[in-house]
Amino acid sequence: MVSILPNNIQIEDDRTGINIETLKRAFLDNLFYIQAKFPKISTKNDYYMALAYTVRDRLLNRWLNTTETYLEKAPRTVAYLSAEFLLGPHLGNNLINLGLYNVVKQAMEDLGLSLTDLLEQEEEPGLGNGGLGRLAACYIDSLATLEIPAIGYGIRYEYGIFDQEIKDGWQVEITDKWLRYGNPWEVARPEAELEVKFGGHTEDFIDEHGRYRVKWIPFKVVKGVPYDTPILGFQTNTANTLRLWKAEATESFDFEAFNKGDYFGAVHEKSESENITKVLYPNDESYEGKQLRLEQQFFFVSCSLQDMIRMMQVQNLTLERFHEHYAIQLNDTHPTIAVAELMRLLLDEHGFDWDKAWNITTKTFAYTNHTLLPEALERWSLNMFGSLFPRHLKIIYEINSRFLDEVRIKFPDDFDRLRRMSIIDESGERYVRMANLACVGSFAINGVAELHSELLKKTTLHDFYEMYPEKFTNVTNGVTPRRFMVLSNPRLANLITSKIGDSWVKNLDDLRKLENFLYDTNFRKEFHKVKQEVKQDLANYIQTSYNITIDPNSLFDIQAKRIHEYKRQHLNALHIITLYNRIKANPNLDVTPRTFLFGGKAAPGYYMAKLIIKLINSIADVVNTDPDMRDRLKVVFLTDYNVKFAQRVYPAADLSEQISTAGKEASGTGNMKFSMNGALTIGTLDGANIEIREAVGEENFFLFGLTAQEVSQKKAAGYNPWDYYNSNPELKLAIDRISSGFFSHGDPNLFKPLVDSLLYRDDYLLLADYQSYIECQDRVSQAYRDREKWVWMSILNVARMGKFSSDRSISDYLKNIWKVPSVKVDVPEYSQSND
Ligand code: CJB
Repeated sequence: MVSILPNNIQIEDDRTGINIETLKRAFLDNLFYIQAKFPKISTKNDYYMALAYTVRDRLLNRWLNTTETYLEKAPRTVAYLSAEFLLGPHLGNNLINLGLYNVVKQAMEDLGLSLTDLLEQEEEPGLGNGGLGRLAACYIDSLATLEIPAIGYGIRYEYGIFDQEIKDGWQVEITDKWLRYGNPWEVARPEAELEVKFGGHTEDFIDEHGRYRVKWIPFKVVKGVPYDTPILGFQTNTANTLRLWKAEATESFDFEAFNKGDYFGAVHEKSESENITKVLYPNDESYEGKQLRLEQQFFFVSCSLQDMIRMMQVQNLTLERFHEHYAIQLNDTHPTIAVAELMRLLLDEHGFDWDKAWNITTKTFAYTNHTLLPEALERWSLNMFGSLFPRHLKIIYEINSRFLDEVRIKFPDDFDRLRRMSIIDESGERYVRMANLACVGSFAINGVAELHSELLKKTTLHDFYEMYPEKFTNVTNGVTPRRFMVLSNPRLANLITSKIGDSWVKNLDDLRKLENFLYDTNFRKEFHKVKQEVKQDLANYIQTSYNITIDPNSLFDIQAKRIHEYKRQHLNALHIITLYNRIKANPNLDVTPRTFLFGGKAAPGYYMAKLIIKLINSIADVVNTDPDMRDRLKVVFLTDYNVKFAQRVYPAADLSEQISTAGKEASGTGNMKFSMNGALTIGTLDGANIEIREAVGEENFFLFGLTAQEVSQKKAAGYNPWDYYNSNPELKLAIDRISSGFFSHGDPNLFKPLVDSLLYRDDYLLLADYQSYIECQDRVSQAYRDREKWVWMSILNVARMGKFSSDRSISDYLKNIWKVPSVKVDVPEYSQSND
């Protein structure tokens, strides 16, 4: 391959060299030349930045050569469209993927700095809410690792997911100013800006070939500026791009208003435009029909599609082959307006006729559904949609009319079906149904775990399944072992590698080889020792940050995820109260000491979720100060749970709480991260729990609760929570403790909404599952006392997690949906001289 560097330019060793002396020199150089500091006056952040730039220099070769390879070879490419990428800190991950972790650690030590401290300094890009956004981040890691030409497209929110503080037990939200000290990992590409239109009206006309055409005259135009971040594969030359769009005002708009003498109008226009990418909507699994959110979705989708088209033009490829060049994955319905926008671009801007454009479009998109919760289904008021996107609404009408004709042919005279399947909901106020548009406009539709994909076919998307059975498939989620094992749990990773070599990092199925060491007493001892050390680390952290002492010998029982009623953090709370009550009734009871740890954010407008946080903190206040507990029970709510925090939490868990009402959790991915790190799961038959249990063996998994089928049967039969309350004394006592004001300084009203929701509705069947959960928890307590057995089960969990690598998920997408071959990237000699 020809070098992309001009002949006369020498790559300085200081920018590529990876021996300790060079790294130290490069680091001090960056501190001086980029941060404009010298050690005496440097802050921790200056050091972090200097190191980040030092590492960035060392990945540019891979990144630019990857870009150049793709440009030259124009390979089929995956475009992953997601409104969220919950990336987590870059530095540690890049060090791991470049294979530089240890040498950089040493270099920093030589300079009297601690790499751990510097890693801690990074403000994580929290550009997502939870599972959905984190999945996107794991997938782009795996795409690069598998050497797949791919690009992630999303939004560069100026404020990501809010920072959580707890005041008097309540969640308080603080804006996440993640960009305040700069972001060394992104490169702005203002030269590649694009324009996005909004509002206005359309005009029909006949073109010079006598063809009917439509022109969109927008009300406003906003600029999209791409910010690129390299996404390294693990030990490969591939470094793909994550391209996030920032909204800016167009010059012309400012200029026009300015000329009219309306200076403030011009500035207002500018800030209005920039609002589009200001802030991430913090709702998880519930949609709010906010106009700005719809603008965000269209903004990043339009930029991304125009960008893809531009790239094909640069590569001299005809747009007739758009679907051969790109496989575009819609991560949930958030980017689904892409179906209409691609049609518009092909029809109006590139002169395609309808049939050709529709053929291309429906061979391009694939849609992943992430939830069955009805409140998460996106539908946009038709008035709002039409006034923002008049042209797209027309296109959607045309898509719908042709689609309904097809339905009529397949299911004659089934008017109810037509109403249900229509992309336009006309049952009352009219709406555009995004899931329906996604199903019609995509060639593949997938759920994210086997049960979820089955339920999709049976319930939410049943009509579409009957219409297009061939489109439906399942891809069970996965997570990257690079971040969630190697980086976050180096002790465990090193132990594993010392026994079976390091192939498992790329081929997670190789963890199976650990089973050969099950009978090795020494290995089991070491494995246990690692877990205890990691628990001690977390205990130290909790001591320093919360001034709470927890005992690493107690069972660490952790539930860390968004707070949601369906995830049932309050069922966990009922268990804690039950244990508390038992000890109060019998202070000398022989109980297995437990530390209950919770982490998670509540959507700011989700009152019940916030009340659950308050309840947990209130229980903690009582339990942690009651002398009768004698350190046998501790409860800690871990504030501001994010990716960085998650990396501390997963490795330290003994027990992973995956206790959603069966049928509600589409997959879960935290469940996988806990198991990979040797936690045993207490869980329902929900989402990927089912597949985890199958993989690790039912004897190594604590199962409880109703099945999804039993849940729906119970509801259909007229579920009455009072029956459970009245017939179960422990349950009654636990609930009464809350309603009496015992955890609220005597105030019986504080938790009344929560108690009433359980007694009068209990939509998520906590009361029905309570007894089974408590009995299962008793088995857990018993099992933890047999340390040998526990370690055995824990090892088996790690050894059998191969399936849950995101590399496997991506391979499934490649095989069954995208059909994009891998491409090797060569990196010229000079950059590898020190590798
Ligand atoms: N999920 O995080 C979200 N947000 C949504 O709006 C809808 C679903 C989660 O997606 C994860 C990735 O697929 C799933 O593992 C999880 O079960 C689901 O709740």
